[in-house]
Amino acid sequence: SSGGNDSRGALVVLEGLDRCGKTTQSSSLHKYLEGLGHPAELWRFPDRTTSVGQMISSYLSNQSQLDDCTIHLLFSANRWEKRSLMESKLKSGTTIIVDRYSYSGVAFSSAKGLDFDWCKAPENGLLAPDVVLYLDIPPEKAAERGGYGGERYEQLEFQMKVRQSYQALHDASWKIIDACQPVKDIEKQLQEIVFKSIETCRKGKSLTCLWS
Ligand code: FDM
Repeated sequence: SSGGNDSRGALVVLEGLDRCGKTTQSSSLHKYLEGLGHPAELWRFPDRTTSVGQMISSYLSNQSQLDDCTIHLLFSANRWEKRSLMESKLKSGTTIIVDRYSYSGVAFSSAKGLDFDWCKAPENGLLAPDVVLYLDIPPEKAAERGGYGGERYEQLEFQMKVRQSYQALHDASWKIIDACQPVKDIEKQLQEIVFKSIETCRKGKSLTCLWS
């Protein structure tokens, strides 16, 4: 479908621990959709290009300090500042592949010890994904993959807590994919899931908000 006025695009989110393969798979999905001639964009959060995003980037690279609540709200604000653009793109028929979203926001902050429901609250009203592709990897395996890059959260102990937090966020829109499979196998599975999700949206599935 070329996505006319009457059909919307799908909101597809990829989630998982650092080094689970999200970024590789996101861009591969994007290429797949382009190959099909389906209008698609590749997004990521944090979006480090905005002024809020620059504050986040500086925090992540340990160039600035912020308390846990403040950085949590900045991550959320970084999604809110893109919300209306996201909605108009989807409504005009473009599918958006997003590398991390509100689930990262809640999983990472609650892994620090912040209250789970407090972490969810500022995400309330953002667009709900049509499908969440969770690339599941044991934290030990992720750590073996060429090591972490040295950003603030890239430590084994912390990633273990993040994985537990993610487990409390699963809902019906989640697909859990074994991220230890060969890259090509994962690609195939994701393509199949996303293709179906786009079809469902095209046939009139309505756009909803978190946390539905
Ligand atoms: N992260 C990402 C959060 O803590 N909260 C959020 O809302 C988002 C979107 O930021 F460690 C964390 C997850 C990760 C770090 O992400 C940077 P990328 O994908 O490596 O840029």
